Amino acid sequence: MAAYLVTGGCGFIGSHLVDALRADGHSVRILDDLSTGKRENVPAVDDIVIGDVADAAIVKQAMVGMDGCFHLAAIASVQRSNEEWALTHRVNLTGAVNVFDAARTAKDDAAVPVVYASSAAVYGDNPAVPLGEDAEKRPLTAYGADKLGCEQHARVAGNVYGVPTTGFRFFNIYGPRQDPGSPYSGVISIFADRLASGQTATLHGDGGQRRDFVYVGDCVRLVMAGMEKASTAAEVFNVCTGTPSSLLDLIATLADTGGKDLSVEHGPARIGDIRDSFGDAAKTTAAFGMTAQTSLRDGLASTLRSLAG
Ligand code: NAD
Ligand code: UD2
Repeated sequence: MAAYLVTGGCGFIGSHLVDALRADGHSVRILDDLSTGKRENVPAVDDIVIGDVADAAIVKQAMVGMDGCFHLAAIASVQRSNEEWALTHRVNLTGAVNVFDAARTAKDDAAVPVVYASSAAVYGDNPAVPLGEDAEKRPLTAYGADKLGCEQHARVAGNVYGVPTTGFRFFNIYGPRQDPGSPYSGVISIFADRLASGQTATLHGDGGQRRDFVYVGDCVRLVMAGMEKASTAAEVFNVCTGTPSSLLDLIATLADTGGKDLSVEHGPARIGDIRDSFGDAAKTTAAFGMTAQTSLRDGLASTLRSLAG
């Protein structure tokens, strides 16, 4: 059993990871500034450092004595990354460098492994779907550029400082506890919330756009497996199903699993909306013997159940 630091552990994905680590008998310390995360997402955890990953001293202190770190803290709103470029850069890239730096000497003055969240946003508008890890990276946003930066600094962590890492490019993750509160929240969190509350959802564009929707439980299983695989080669893996779903598929499956139709109004396509985004799961499957495999139907059923209380 190990002791892990989970940055962003009060957030959507982080809180599921914390639950799974604890269920496996590990002890967990969380570093989170509670900006989008919630204390009530992790009611059973008492070792929580409330602080900013952009503050190197706090990160260093939180990492002392840990056997490894799962780094998920970030400003996950792409829109905010473009509006507050320098501020999100401090959190999303400097924060990651702080984590790698603190990992250099975390335990008995030796390096400990770091597993960190990157994003499919590094591929930007690359149309070469399914996107394999070697596909050209052409991020379109500050958020995507900083996630690519995290991957580059993970290489530095390995090459220069001997810190083992694994990076994961998450595609569209969904599931219980995802916040539907902003127009830029994940589409499934918004549509599931509207279905449960009987409100109308807005479909932007013709609904033919496709995404690789990944259930949060599958994401967490891979992230946990990433700790064993961490190496100074700084490998990066897609977290994807490899099976795209269109928004029209999503609306139909939601109606099926929810037992009622989602009321939908049509709105204009979002500017810059990517038509098709889905990953190639081959590298992840070869390395981990699994990829994200929960069907959209099962994942939506579990998401809707959580909304029903
Ligand atoms: P989230 O907003 O629920 O979680 C982020 C957590 O980080 C929150 O608990 C927040 O309070 C914390 N945080 C933010 N700024 C911080 C700071 N300066 N210091 C300390 N803590 C801070 O989002 P999420 O969807 O759970 O995202 C988790 C990770 O996965 C992020 O790195 C995100 O970029 C990445 N990711 C998510 C998706 C997705 O589909 N949800 C896709 C690609 C990548
Ligand atoms: C995802 C990520 C984003 C970035 C991007 C990189 C989320 C929430 N967003 O954006 O952070 O990494 O990938 O490519 O994970 N839509 C509607 N109605 C709504 C909301 C959305 O029709 O109320 C559409 C939207 O126009 C898009 C699709 O649903 O075509 C998915 O939208 P999203 O915001 O969930 O995710 P995405 O892939 O645009």
